[in-house]
Amino acid sequence: MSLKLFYAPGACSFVPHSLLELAGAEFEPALVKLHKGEQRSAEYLALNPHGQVPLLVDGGEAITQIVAIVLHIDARFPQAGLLPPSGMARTRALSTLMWMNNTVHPTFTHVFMPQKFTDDAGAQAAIKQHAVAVYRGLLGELEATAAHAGPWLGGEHPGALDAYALTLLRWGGFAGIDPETCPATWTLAQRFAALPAVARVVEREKLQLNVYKPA
Ligand SMILES: N[C@@H](CCC(=O)N[C@@H](CS)C(=O)NCC(=O)O)C(=O)O
Repeated sequence: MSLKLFYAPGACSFVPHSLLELAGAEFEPALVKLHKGEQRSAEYLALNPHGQVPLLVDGGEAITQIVAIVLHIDARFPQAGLLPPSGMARTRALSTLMWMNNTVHPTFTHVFMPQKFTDDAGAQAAIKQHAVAVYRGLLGELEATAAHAGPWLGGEHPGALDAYALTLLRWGGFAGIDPETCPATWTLAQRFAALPAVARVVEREKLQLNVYKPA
């Protein structure tokens, strides 16, 4: 069955993008230019009415939402160990994955796209400023998790949690958060990015890992 991943450079689609490469999957990467609004084209909305990346099309079936896509890839390629296979380790990994997706990620959306939450310019600035502080605290929680994990966030194999951690920490740089203030997560992100499979994604997406610029 053919696999096609719609992704945008540096977006949350980095998570399934990395997993497909780690699993050694044959897939077609399809670039969506978010800054040009391609996610709102009629053609794209016909596949994903939410108008967002990532979108995975597996044998003609469109799958949206990172958690669903991660679970789908994990089920397709169980030998890759992208999530712990069973037991409490899997439960804990899913708990962290969902926290990343439903708490940390949307907090960053308030930083990056405050216009999604109000059309009042002054209120947007206030939302952004507050969200940066909240995001800093959430990266602190992630750091505590990374400091006690090993060798990867999900245990023995690199996988979904590491890909999301890299993405969230990298985004922190755009919010003025120095990744080096989260040393365990930063070390993990760099180790993950250096894996040959992930390095292919970094190359395809033309990503700079540390985007933090001191004020
Ligand atoms: N809940 C969605 C969130 C996806 C999401 O936030 N995608 C962002 C990129 S990180 C996007 O496509 N933004 C463009 C837009 O909303 O116009 C998921 O888990 O897949």
